[in-house]
Amino acid sequence: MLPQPHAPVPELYVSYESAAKLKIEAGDLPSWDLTARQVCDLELLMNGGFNPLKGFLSEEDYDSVVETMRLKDGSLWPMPITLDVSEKFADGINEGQDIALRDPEGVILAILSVTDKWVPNKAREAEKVFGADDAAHPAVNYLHNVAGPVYLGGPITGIQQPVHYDYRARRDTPNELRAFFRKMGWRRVVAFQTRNPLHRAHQELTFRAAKEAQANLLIHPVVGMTKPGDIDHFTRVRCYEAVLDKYPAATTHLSLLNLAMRMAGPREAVWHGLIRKNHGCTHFIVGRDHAGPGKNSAGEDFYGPYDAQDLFKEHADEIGIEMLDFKHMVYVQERAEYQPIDEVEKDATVLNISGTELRRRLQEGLEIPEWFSFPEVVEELRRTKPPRSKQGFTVFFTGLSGSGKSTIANALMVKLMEMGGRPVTLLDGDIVRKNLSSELGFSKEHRDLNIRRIGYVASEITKNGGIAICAPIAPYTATRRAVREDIESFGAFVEVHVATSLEECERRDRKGLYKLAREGKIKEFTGISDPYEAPTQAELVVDTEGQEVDFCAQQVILKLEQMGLIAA
Ligand code: PPS
Repeated sequence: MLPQPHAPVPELYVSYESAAKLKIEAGDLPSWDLTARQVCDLELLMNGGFNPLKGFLSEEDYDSVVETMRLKDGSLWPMPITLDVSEKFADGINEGQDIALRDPEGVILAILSVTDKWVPNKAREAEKVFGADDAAHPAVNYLHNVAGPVYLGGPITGIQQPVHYDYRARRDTPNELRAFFRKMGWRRVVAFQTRNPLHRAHQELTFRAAKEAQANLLIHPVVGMTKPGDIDHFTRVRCYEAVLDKYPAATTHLSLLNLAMRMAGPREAVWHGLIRKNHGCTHFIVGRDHAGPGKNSAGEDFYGPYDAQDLFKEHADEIGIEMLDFKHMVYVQERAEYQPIDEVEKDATVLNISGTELRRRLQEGLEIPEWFSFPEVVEELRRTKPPRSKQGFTVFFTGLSGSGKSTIANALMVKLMEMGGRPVTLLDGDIVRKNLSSELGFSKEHRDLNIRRIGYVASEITKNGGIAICAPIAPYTATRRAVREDIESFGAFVEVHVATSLEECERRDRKGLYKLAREGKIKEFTGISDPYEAPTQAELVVDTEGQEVDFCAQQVILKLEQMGLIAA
């Protein structure tokens, strides 16, 4: 049965008067500063987007969702919505206590009445929810390396919505959308979920879907959190706005959804369906590889291209929204139109540009044909993503102390400055420790903080079109990966492993530190009494043994040329 599109969905907010009072009282409660992902989750909990959830999952609901995709009362819910916190914070919280939930600026958004506190089995969560405990999956990586170790659960009392200063007029709560549909007399609405700009294939697919369902169309892109490396939502919204007039105005609506995606393929499709039902839609488009996370660490796809459609089909009645499943859309040259791949005639010429190929063409400033996208969209993409040779980038050297990182980094800096065109900044390990991280030692926690600071500065330089050269030891894979993710949304991240062996570094012992470390006079010394996790997927590996510094720096320059980052 289709949902009643216009009946309001329950929200978790208290009245305006109570909110003002609660906010003052909540000032005395212990408070948790929400992460970016938690702010997204909280917003959809409070505004009914995650109906029937009434708060962050209790332990029992969590176990049930992980194992069976259902809450303990039996309702279908595929995604664990949990409040992960640090051990330190959890230690001070007891079940039965209220805590204030604050946004990053310290504004109290809600109160959580804690009913449950537990340490989750993250490996099981990864296996069951995402299909594999493989950190190549962005949500598994998040689970292990970003999310806190303890979960708190309990009902939420909503005080106020998170504030958005961007595209306010294009954001709607589920009930606002329902009211809009009612006002417009839209009884059948097909939702299109996306985290990419709309190209011609998407337009064809959405047209077909609306026609097939005899419904109006809601373009409902995610602007909360998507896959690391995706095009930022500001650019995407400008792209959506640029093509809105290609749709009949009276039949199509664009609304932004502040969802934090998990890229969980099949489970995510079911979740997206439930969310769209809550927003008053009656139909939902599921295409090829819905919410796909890309390849696993063995280079294979995490899910089959149509697994999401299969799982959705199994639960369609319960989700309460009708799926419109589509095969991959391709351009058929002879017909000069897009068709689902299974409808294409045998000898027809099929044209297709993959996401990777599109990125390459943008990066290299190559032509993007009109059959693929709209000139307005291409222009917008080119504006934010100039060719690589004009973008900022980061070269990140990593290696043992005394491996030669700083020497090569200095030589590289001078060579790049000689070429000119972009400002170059060197963030050498020792310089950073003097200027940015003087209070830090060498524990894992401090090293991570040090690298995250370097990553932050490098990402700002990269975003603003400069070249950042970093040369810390950076001994931990997960931290280097986090820095890579921060930077790759703005430009290239070139990891260079200076793979000089420990024996050689110790033999050189340029600063006399290895001797002191061996004597136990320096503790936690990388390679001697502290770990170094060598990169396995660095863009370049250089070995300084028997090589001139100049030759090593030249290898980096060649790599940069090969990647299109500097003009040949
Ligand atoms: S880290 O792990 O990335 O935060 O280290 P980094 O900021 O690059 O700092 C490394 C430099 O500090 C000196 N030093 C030590 N290194 C490793 N372990 C211990 N315990 C330690 N104590 C001091 C050392 O000279 C490193 O400089 P480089 O340039 O790497 O030789």
